[in-house]
Amino acid sequence: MDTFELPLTRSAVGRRLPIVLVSVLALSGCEGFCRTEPPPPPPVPTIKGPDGREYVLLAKGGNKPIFDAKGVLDRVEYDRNGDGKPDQIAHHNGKRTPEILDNDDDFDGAADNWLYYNEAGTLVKVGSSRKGGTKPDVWAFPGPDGKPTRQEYDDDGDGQMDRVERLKGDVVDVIEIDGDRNGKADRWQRWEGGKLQYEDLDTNGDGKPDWRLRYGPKGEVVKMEPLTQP
Ligand SMILES: [Ca+2]
Ligand SMILES: [Ca+2]
Ligand SMILES: [Ca+2]
Ligand SMILES: [Ca+2]
Repeated sequence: MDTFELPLTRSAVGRRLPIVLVSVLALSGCEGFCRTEPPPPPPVPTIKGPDGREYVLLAKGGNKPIFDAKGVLDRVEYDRNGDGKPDQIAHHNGKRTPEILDNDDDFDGAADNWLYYNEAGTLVKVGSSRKGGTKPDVWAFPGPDGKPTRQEYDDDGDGQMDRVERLKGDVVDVIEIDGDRNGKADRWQRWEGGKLQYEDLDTNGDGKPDWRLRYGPKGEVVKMEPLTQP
């Protein structure tokens, strides 16, 4: 199923920030056990805003910081291919490190992927558009080995996630669906070996499952049983 093989696209520049931060942390953790002095960590490029704060830049070179009326850094626009048009936008939203990177990797003027970082500069999720649109409609959450452990989908394109796949290895373990689009899951599917085993349903809208559908080997419902709440 191709939907399970979303590549964790990251641009080289987008990868640089966490690598730089990690290398700075790694080198500062030597604490006398190193025989020779480690080389000084590469300086993280920063800029000082009108508000007096230092903001981390993703890369040296062409960038255009944009501050709001209070002098707080809103975003930095980067021109990676030097054609005079921005092709990467780092949304700082007043934070020292960027929260979201919009990457236009094919330089056609529209973002192709969206990288989300936490305050430590670690990549949290990668958004992309399945139809090549201007907004993400699928988000992959990388695990420790870089493979996705969770994927969120916006299937109706309203900008709100309505389906979650939780993965074990390369296969889907659980799918949660918000069928009535009220922001809460109401269907929970348990998959094994690529086959739907059972599906729990919340039919009265209290957020808890109350019926379980069991499926046979051909995907047919073989049993419907009530789930009693303790
Ligand atoms: Ca450019
Ligand atoms: Ca593009
Ligand atoms: Ca949606
Ligand atoms: Ca719901």
